[in-house]
Amino acid sequence: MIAQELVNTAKKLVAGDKGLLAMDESNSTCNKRFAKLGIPQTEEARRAYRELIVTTPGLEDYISGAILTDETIRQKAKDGMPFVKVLEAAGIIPGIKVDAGAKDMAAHPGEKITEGLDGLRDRLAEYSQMGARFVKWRAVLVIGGGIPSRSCIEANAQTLARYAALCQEAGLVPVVEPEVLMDGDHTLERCSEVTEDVLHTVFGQLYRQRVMLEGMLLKPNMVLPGLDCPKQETTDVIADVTVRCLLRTVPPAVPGITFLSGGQSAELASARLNAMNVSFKSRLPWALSFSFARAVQQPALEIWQGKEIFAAEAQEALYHRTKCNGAARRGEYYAAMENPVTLRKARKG
Ligand code: 5MM
Repeated sequence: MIAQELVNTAKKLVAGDKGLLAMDESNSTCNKRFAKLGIPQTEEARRAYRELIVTTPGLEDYISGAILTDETIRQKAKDGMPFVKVLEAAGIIPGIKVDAGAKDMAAHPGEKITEGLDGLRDRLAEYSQMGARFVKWRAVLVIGGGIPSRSCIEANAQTLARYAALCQEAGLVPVVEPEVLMDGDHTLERCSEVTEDVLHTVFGQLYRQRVMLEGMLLKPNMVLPGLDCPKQETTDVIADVTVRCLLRTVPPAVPGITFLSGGQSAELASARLNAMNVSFKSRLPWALSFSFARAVQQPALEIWQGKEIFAAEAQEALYHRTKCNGAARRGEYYAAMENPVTLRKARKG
């Protein structure tokens, strides 16, 4: 019974041309983004921003599920309606980030291990009772001289798998997010090699921890050269290398892959997802979708600046990004969608 529910929820999250909206920045990350724009770093400002997001008109056109945080899942809109109910009323499935963050890994300089397994069973029961139907946990892998180490990859993979097993026990779909960071001057080939190793290890651990692959989603990085790598690559090359890496590592039983954006610009994230779907969609066993945070929210946040008078314009920008990513899922995104004139016409039409 639980198994069928998990499968149904996972499929629903990647159905059609919709994707996930990651609005799960921890308070400290959210505050850092607010600070850069002069927005007060208060609980009320974070609440107001999250209200702007969940009440965006038409959000449900291209968003199937939204990932909240422990603070956000307890917050309400100004009219008193809990955000979970606002999402449900729009047909959007509420999700929740449950990791406690990536911390320095002991005896492994420059590497991270994600914490949060202690007490997780009880927290999952509470979130489920509050309306969450899917869950997210992020592991972070850094590429550098001699890293990521075998022990860091294995520790994070085992932790992700133990988290995923606990989620399924609670009837919640786990989104498994092993992120190989873009920071550094590594090449595309090195990122591909590391991502392949990480995903092989993660799926080995998911098997060992008895996670049902049909009832989970994978949230990986796209395979990209490091931000400081002198040789950047074309959209088509990135699409080819990313899909090849996933075909080698992700079993067909997994219903969907929902990419993180990882610091790419909003436009590049859409263009690269689009290129993958244009070239490969009809031949892939899983849906290729999105679970972006910055690549959906950043333009809206920059317009909003914490000021109510800009809220409607910020919502339009947020909606526009979800629409671009919906188009990318169909392989129908094109650069002119970003043109302000085209954008205005699209808003009217
Ligand atoms: C990689 O971060 C995830 C996707 O966001 P981007 O599309 O911006 O890369 C995101 O869900 C992230 O896990 C959350 O924002 C939580 O991050 P912190 O570091 O605040 O816990």
